[in-house]
Order: sequence, then C-alpha cells, then structure tokens
Amino acid sequence: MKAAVLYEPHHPLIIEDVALDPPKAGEVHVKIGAAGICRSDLHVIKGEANHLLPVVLGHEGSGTVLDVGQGVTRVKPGDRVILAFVPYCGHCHFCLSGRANLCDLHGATSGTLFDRTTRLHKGSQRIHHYGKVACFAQESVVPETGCIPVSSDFPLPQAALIGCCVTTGVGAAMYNARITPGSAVAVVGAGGVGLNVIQGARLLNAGKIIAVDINEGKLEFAMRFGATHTVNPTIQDPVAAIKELTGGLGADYTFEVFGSSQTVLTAYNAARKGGTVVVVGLAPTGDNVPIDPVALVRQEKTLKGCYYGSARPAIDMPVMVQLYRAGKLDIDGLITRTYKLDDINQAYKDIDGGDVGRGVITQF
Ligand code: CND
Ligand code: ZN
Repeated sequence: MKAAVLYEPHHPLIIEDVALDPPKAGEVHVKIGAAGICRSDLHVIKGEANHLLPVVLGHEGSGTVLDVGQGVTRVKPGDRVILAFVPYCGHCHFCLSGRANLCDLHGATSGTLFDRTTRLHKGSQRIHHYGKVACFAQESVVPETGCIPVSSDFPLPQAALIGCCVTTGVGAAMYNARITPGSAVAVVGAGGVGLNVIQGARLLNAGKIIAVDINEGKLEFAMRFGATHTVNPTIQDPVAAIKELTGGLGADYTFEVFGSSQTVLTAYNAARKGGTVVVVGLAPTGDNVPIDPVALVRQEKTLKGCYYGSARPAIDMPVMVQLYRAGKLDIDGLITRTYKLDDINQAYKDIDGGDVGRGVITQF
C-alpha cells in the first residue's frame, strides 16, 4: 500500500509502496478516509521533535475498519472510526486514574504498536508508526483502543479533525482550563488547534476572547470562531495589548498554541494574578522558558501543560461529535483546503506558509 515516509528531517516525505502486516490480537486494520495537516508532524519533519525514523507520520485521522485482530470487540469491519493518537493500555496508573491521555505504556512504546513491534516495513527495514495512527497512508493498523466509532453518515474529514485539533483545542478550554462564564481569555496562536481553543472558549461563554497571531489573515479568520478582539505581536506588544483590553489586569486564562519559549512567555506574562496559563503548543526540543519563580509565587499564577485536550478520547470524542451535530462546534469552517496524499509535501509548505484553517488529505 502507498504511504508517505519520512526518512530524515529536513527532507521531503517519500510517497512509496510499503508493506503493512495484518493486525495482531487487539489491533484493527483501517482504510484511511481523511488525514489532517497538523504542526506536530511538521515539528518532526523540521527536526524540532525527535522521533524514531523512518516513520509514517499523520496523527489526525479517520477511516473505515477493514478487518480486526483476535479478541477485538469494540469495532467490526465496516465501522467508521476516529483514530486517537493516544490509545490507552487500560492498566497503568494513569489509565486507571481516569487520565488515559497520559497512558504510560503508550509513551513507553512511542513509534511502535503496544507490543513494541511495527506492522509497517519495507523489506527488512522497520518503519515506525507516528502516534500509533500513521495515517499518511492508504491503510493503517492501530490498537483497538485507538478506534473511536462514529456513525457511518459522519463525514470523514470532520471525524479526522476530532482526532486531533478539535479535541486538543476545545478540550484545553473545557477539560483543562475549565473556563468559567464571563472570563477574559487570550489565545496565542490561531492555527488549527488555536481556533478550537477559541471556539471552546466561546462554547463556555467566555466574556472576552482575544486572538493573538502574527498573521493578519489568521486573526480575521479567528473572529468567525468566536474571537472578540485580535492582537498582532508584529504591530503591538502583545502583553501590553492584552492588559489594555482587560482593564490593566491581564486575562483570566491564557493559552499558548504555537510552540516556542517566546509564545509561552507571552501567554505567561499576559495572565493576570491568580490566572491560569495553559501550554498546548510543542516547543522545539531543548527550548527553555525563563520564568521568575518569585513572581510565580507572589502572583499565584497557575502554569500547566495540556496533552490531547486533557480529554479521555473514548468518552470525550463522542461529546465533540454531539456538539458538532448540534451546531455548537464549527468543524466544516475549519477545513479550508483538501489534498491528495501525493501532495503532502505541498500541504506542509502551506501550513508553514501561513494558510488559514486546516488542510486535510481526502484522496489516498
Ligand atoms: P498552526 O501552524 O496551524 O498554528 C500555529 C499558529 O501560531 C499560526 O497561526 C502562526 O501564525 C501562529 N504563530 C507563529 N508565531 C507566533 C507568535 N510569535 N505569536 C503568535 N502566534 C504565532 O499549528 P497547529 O494549530 O496545528 O499546532 C499548534 C501547536 O500545537 C503546535 O506546536 C503543535 O505541535 C501543537 C499540538 C499540541 C497537541 C497537544 O496534544 N498538546 C496536539 N496537536 C498539536
Ligand atoms: Zn495534532
């Protein structure tokens, strides 16, 4: 089957035929229907995040079950599924304490399936699976717990986006920050994930929602998803601007959704005393944020990370499906470009070049 393989950072993905072994016990063979273009894959392509190579990237996917391995009960051939990039083992401390997005075994087996082997290979060369999803391919084999069933009439591109940017962004607002009605929110980075933090804040009845981005087009686009104010750091100091918009206090909640020490610091400094700073973006490996520990104490800020929207995919992705169906989450409007798998390198140029919304591969 055809897949896009990354052999080396800073090099284009190679579209080629690779072998995909049948699913083992507890695994599911899926025909990929849609795959979103997220910056997390780009971090690996640009060498900003380390990963075992070669790898089939793609962690925002959906598809249709082709066949299942031994003992699989959650899905059957023909089912439509959202693919979760943190499938859960169900046995570790974090799974058992209700934080399946932090599954230990998943972290310990990064790049492979749970049994530490890959189903992907080329001859004798093993090819790794990004996020146990590896959806930049015609087909994939994923853990059963990484399959979240949706009804057969649910559109595949929208299902793919629930697989990462929607759940990551809306979840950051809803499950991690737990924004209270009327509060002032600032979101630094209004790309695919940031737009979903913005619409999550709108859903939770935030008072002010300030979108911060260096790209004017992204700021305009963010107004459609609920931003009430915009700030462009290339034109004004973002911290001063956010303070001015919040009566000199700073925002109750700030979110960092680009991935750099600089934007984390902006989010941190733009939060008011007692405010909450949620870091969603993945900064390059080795990047450090200079935070004054005494100010942290005296200002009682809360600084926290948020992985996969702090969501429990099996429980919370169906919530995203319901909110979309009820017209409360706009996923259609997020999808601004569609691509063929063959054009994946162009798709990554487009996200890095500043195109608004989300691109999705819909033809494999
Ligand atoms: P995308 O590229 O779509 O958006 C990033 C946005 O940040 C763009 O609109 C940029 O213009 C903007 N930006 C760049 N520099 C600045 C700046 N200095 N100030 C303000 N805005 C700026 O990326 P994405 O939305 O796909 O991903 C965003 C981050 O989230 C990225 O680091 C990705 O790896 C990470 C992420 C995290 C998780 C998670 O579970 N925590 C899941 N998926 C993606
Ligand atoms: Zn992502």
